[in-house]
Amino acid sequence: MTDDAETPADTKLTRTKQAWARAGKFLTGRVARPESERLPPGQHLVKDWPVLDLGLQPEIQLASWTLDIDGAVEQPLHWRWADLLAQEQTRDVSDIHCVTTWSRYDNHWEGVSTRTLLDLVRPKPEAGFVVLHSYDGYTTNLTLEDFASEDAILAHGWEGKPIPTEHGGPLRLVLPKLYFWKSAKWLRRIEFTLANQPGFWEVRGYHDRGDPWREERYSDD
Ligand SMILES: Nc1nc2c(c(=O)[nH]1)N[C@H]1C(S)=C(S)[C@@H](COP(=O)(O)O)O[C@H]1N2
Ligand SMILES: [Mo]
Repeated sequence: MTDDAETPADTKLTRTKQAWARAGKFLTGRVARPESERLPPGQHLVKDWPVLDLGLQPEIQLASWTLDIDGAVEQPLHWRWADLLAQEQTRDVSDIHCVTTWSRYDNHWEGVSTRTLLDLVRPKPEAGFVVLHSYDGYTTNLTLEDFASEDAILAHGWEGKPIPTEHGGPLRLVLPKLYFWKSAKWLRRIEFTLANQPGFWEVRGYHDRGDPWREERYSDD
């Protein structure tokens, strides 16, 4: 499960979402965000929490779980579960915005802030990007700046409980300010890179950055 080429890309949902990217589906053409607005353009509110993935939900036992943090950093790390829990823990409440147009307010997350991680690994000056690798073969890319967002959390808890497997447990990223496809579930490796390396959805017609307030759903070409 470490080879990205094995990603089970050819599911019905994957094909549908690729077609949406080609067609520009859900774009409202609006750009501005009035201060009073909490729901980004083209989104609707849900109360439940939909599950979206490639149709493969890896079951990772905590005893065999590991997280590698490597690439262009001064101090690469190889964490087991106890190492993750030994770090300073952070809680945050944030909204989810999925590119398929649902949003969910007030999610209570617990985990390790990406800033805590950055202090430990110390990215090299030339590192500008991050690639997240997951146990299901999924990848997604971020700028180092977005990864370092104040409210970005390597999350293991949701609403006071472990994050359920279908939602990315044991550990997922939560990066509230970008569409949720950037929040990789089942994290296995965080790689710091010099160059931008588009991930699973980014090479399938989705936007490189994915800011919901700018409706950055799809790439322009
Ligand atoms: N590893 C992995 N992470 C992933 C995905 C995936 O398929 N695999 N899907 C992304 C997408 S498109 C979305 S909308 C969210 C969905 O998270 P949820 O299932 O907890 O709602 O996870 C993102 N992270
Ligand atoms: Mo998504």
